[in-house]
Amino acid sequence: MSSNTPSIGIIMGSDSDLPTMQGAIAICEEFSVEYEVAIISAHRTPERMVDYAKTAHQRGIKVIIAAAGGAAHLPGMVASLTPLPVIGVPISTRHLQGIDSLYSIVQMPRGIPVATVAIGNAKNAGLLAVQILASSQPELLQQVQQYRQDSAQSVLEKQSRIENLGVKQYLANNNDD
Ligand code: RP5
Repeated sequence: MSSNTPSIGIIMGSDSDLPTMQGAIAICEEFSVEYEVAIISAHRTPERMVDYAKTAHQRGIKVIIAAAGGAAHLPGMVASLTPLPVIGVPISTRHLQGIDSLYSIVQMPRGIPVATVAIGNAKNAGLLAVQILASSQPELLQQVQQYRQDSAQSVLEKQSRIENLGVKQYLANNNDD
């Protein structure tokens, strides 16, 4: 398998999900993990969905991130057809604010799990996918540990800015950004 074979498959029901899914794409880029992006609708292109889910592991994909909104059947149906781990991203919706998507994705029956992240939180889906890969890739694991350290450091820096500036000035500066 060449090094640029995608390890993470990022699929979504519509191109209208793409702006949300940029969060997962950005994480793959940040960790230099190869990924592929595909629009696959459980309802509009069901046969394509079946084909993708059945063959992803044969093409070298290790984790699938599947996003959908409303009657969000894509993640669960893909999970039922693949031996790979599937991470579901509920897309926020106009009428029900993504509660419909969340419930559709998270309430899977015993035996067919989908690891569901918060509504719209594609960044966490990307991170979870990277962490799954990292469990068998020491270099990637080190990158994940560095990411955690950087994230803790950024909180500490914010705290020290609050202490130096005071809360009111801190808020005023943030509002200027
Ligand atoms: C779902 O229907 C998609 O995942 C999308 O979130 C939602 C709306 O799709 P469009 O009507 O914007 O194509 O299948």
